[in-house]
Amino acid sequence: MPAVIRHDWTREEVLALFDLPFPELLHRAASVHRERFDPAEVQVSTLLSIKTGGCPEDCAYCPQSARYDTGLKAQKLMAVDEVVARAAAAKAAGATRFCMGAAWRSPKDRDVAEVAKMVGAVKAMGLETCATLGMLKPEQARALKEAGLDYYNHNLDTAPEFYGDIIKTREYQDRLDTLEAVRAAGLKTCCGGIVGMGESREQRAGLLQTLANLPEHPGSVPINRLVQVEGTPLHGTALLDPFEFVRTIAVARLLMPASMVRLSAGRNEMSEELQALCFLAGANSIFYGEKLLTTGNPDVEADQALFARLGLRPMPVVEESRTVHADIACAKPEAA
Ligand code: SAM
Ligand code: DTB
Ligand code: SF4
Repeated sequence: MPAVIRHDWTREEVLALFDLPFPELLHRAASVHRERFDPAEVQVSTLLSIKTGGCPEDCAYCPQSARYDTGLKAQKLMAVDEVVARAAAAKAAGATRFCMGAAWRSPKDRDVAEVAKMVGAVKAMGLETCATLGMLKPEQARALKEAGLDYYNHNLDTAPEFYGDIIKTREYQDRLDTLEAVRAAGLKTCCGGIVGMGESREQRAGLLQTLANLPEHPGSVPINRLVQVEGTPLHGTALLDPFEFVRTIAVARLLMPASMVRLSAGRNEMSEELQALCFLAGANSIFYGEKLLTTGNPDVEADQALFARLGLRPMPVVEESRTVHADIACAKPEAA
């Protein structure tokens, strides 16, 4: 019987997992990973920044905030044709999901109408669609769903008690409200966070605890390692112990057994051995393509070579049945 899907994790329970001896933690996470997934399969998503820079928010990690001088050139919303061409290239390279990101606090209705055109066109190409546009109103979430959007990415980023140290222009509750609007519209959520921002282990546990205790586990859980960009307030933060990063992946897998746990930003600065440890710890998704939104990612050839060396292969688009299975487990935890 697969591990029970729970929404009542305590901070102590999560910390106890972090505290396990490293081999025991990895063994448990790898075992849970195998209950619902083929550990040789990795879901591959390609990102595109459809509207870059000039963002009014003050997220201390982000090169796209207008408040920091990071040398980034702001760009207006891309044309639909250009986005479609980039999606076609991502599909040809082997991506199955295409994620469109915009540096907005929240989109205007006319922005949503434009993104909806992109979503419809990308969906028609046979790709899964994802967008990350900032805070959404319920009717905006519904419009994106109608256009063919599969996933909405909206990260909690860190533990509730550390959030105010990182972002002052919005509240944690704003994030939770958008996630609620997204779920209510019938969209799947992609929701995770960033580690290596100077948070404590307890705060890393707090992020994962909050994610796991959401009303539904996110379909995808991106675990980003801070990409340090010169000019942002977090540039120069002490580097996180790589084994602590692997532990974070393993605990995410244990807490959210049916979700895609994505080894997200930060791979460009990781060794291939560290990435392999993350796959062993239950990561089963990556961003694929030489660019994240504004910063670098391993190029396609390097990832294809890594997959070949590790015997990994891209995951076909996930059939609905797995989601349904997770939902049944959510509804009746005592039956599992
Ligand atoms: N503006 C929208 C928002 O904040 O929700 C969407 C785009 S925003 C760039 C998406 C996510 O990228 C953030 O929530 C954060 O988790 C991640 N991110 C941004 N800068 C990062 C960095 N330097 N390192 C790691 N992750 C980063
Ligand atoms: C997520 O969790 N990570 C991605 C995606 N969702 C949108 C973004 C990473 C951004 C890294 C910094 C940059 O390239 O600008
Ligand atoms: Fe803006 Fe999103 Fe960057 Fe925050 S993370 S500054 S909201 S683009």
